[in-house]
Order: sequence, then C-alpha cells, then structure tokens
Amino acid sequence: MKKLKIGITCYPTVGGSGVVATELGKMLAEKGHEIHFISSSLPFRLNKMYHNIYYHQVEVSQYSVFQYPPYDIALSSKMAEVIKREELDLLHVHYAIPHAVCAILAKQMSGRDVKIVTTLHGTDITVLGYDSSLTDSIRFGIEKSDAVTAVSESLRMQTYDVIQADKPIEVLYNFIDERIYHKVDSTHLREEYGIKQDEKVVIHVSNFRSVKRVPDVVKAFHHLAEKVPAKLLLVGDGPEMRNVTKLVDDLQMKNKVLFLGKQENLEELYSISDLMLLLSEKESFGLVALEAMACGVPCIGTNIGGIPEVIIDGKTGFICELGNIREIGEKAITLLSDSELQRQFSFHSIERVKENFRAELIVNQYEQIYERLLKEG
Ligand code: GMT
Repeated sequence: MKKLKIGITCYPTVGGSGVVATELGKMLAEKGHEIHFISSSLPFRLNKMYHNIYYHQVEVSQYSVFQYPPYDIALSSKMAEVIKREELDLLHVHYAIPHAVCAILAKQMSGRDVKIVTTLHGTDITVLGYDSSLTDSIRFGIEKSDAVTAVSESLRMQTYDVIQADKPIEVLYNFIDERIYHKVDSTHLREEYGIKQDEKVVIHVSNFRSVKRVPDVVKAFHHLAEKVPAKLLLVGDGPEMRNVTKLVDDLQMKNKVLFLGKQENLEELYSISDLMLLLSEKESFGLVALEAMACGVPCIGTNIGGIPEVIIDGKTGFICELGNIREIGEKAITLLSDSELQRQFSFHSIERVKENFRAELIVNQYEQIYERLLKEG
C-alpha cells in the first residue's frame, strides 16, 4: 500500500481512546506511514522516538474577552495548518465531538481534499449523545466524515439508536500490542506487595469514574474474600477514589486491598493476577479487559455495552448482571477455587486475543479503510 501522511487527533490524556489512537499511530508509523499527532499535549503512550512521527501542539490561549478558552477553534486552525504544510492525505480523529467537527472545519479552511476518518469510542455517544443540545453536532460530525468506525457492535447500534445518524458505521475492535501485553515474569512483585503464597490476586484497572462502579468491585471482592484468601489490586485514580477508600475502611478490608494509583507497565501487574473485575454500567469496549486477557487473566464483566463482545461467558470469564454483587462474588469463588478452570479460561483468553484482537489484524482493517477512501477520490 502507498505510504500515507496521516494526522491523528485524540484527547491524549483520556484513558482508552487516547491509548488506542496512540498505539494505532505507532503501528502505522512502523508500517512506514508518516504520522502527525495534532493534540493539546503529547500522547502519554508516545514514549519512544520514531523518525516518522511528528507532534503538533495545539496552543489554547485564554483571552479576557472570551468566557471560555477556544480549544475547538485552536485545534481546527492547527489541523488546517498541518494539512496544508505537510500535505496530509487524511485525518483520523477520535470522538465525533469535538474532533470530527473540528476536522470538517479544518478541511474547509485548508481548501484541500483531505479525507476524514472518525472513530467513536463510547463516551461521545453513551454520555454526550443523551445531551440533546449536542445531538445535532454529533450527528453532523458523523455524517460529514468520510468513514466512521465504532469500537464495538454495541456502540454501533447505540449510535444509530441515540444519534439517528444516516451513515454506514464499521465496527473495528480495539487491539493490543502483543509484544507488550503477554505474560511476563514479575513474580517478585507478589512478595514486594506482601501477597502470601496461598493468596489469589484480583485486579481492577480504571479511571475511577462513577460509571466504572468501583464500589461494586470492592463489594464483590469482599464477598469472595470470605471464602478464598485473596488480595485486591486497585489500579488507577479518579473522582470515586474517596468513596472507594471509605468503603474499604467500612468493610475492614484495608489489609486486603492495595491502592496502587496510576501505573505504567500494566503487563507486570496482570502477570501476577488471577482475575480481573470490570463491572461498569457503561463500557463500549473495555480495553483493560483485553489487556488482561492478553496476559492470560480471565475476566468477570457486566452484561453492558461491548463487554460481552470481549469476554466470552463460560470460556474466557463470566458475564454477570450489573450490580448483582452476590452473582459476581459467587462466580469469582467458582473460578478461583478451581485451578483447572482457571487454567482453561486463561488459555482461551490468550487465544481469543490472538485470533480477534491482535494489532496486525485491526491495523490492517484501518489501512483498508484509508486505501478505499483515497481510491474513491
Ligand atoms: O472509559 C473511560 O472512561 C475512557 C473512555 C475514553 O473515551 O477514552 O474509554 C472509552 O474508549 C475505550 C477505547 O475505545 C473503550 O475501551 C472504553 O470502553 C470506552 N469507555 C466507555 O465506553 C465508558
């Protein structure tokens, strides 16, 4: 395929969407494309030098005449500048608003026929889509993009349902870089964290927003810890942290729960874990479940959004009803008390990721979309 010049815009510090956008940029660069990140700060996973990855910072000035800093306009101007100067072939933006709308404006400002690909990650639809003051803008961003992708079938259907967009939406699942996410030898961490030989390790990773239902994770763990010796690793930070620490205190579980805060090198933590809990009330995909599965960790997830498209009930983990703490706790006990079941689920998790969510497979699908659009002219 012809080597392309691709502009990528995402919220660089926001969880999964920023991770996927950055990983995609890195993979495309490895395949020889020239990548231009256009964002407000350096994407946090861009932690290595690539000769063909460029970063263009969006500077948002605060003027006293404006009540709010004009991020969207500053971004559109920067996009237009980069489209013209670097002669970009296409812009791949993550989130319909504001990024697709900014890309459409930038295309008009630049006067060049740059193609626009928009990837929907969920928050733009499952949260913002229900704000009627934004629905028309989201629909506009989707319909005026040249191609639109969603990270799960569930998100695709929800977008049609909520936004009523008249546009084909293709499902391209999230992926992981299997060179990073695989089981590694990090057993020393068990000892360093004070995890005893006979204890199982349960992990939860999120940005602790209320939609992640971290209190449910603590309650389900409390249920299982009555039967199975275990420690809970809580990784991440966010608005719910205060409630969660209080709940842990109230349940007298301080000695069983480790608050690790935000962490890099998650594969090392997954590699000492026996089970992941992802009990969200909204989740268009659940990238952390995929990362854990790639390291051989079975997951229990809620029957919400795209989670059942990632976790296969009874094969790579269990799917439970949202908020059903007893059911979740019991399923966790079943799994953690049966080492053969755990081994099978772990094996099937790794296989599932390799077959369906490996980077090469999904990055090729994105490239095919780019190629198609540029051929269409
Ligand atoms: O989950 C979050 O709070 C972050 C959010 C985001 O916009 O980055 O994640 C969304 O995109 C991820 C990557 O596609 C998905 O794995 C997450 O499921 C999705 N989050 C929600 O739908 C709540």
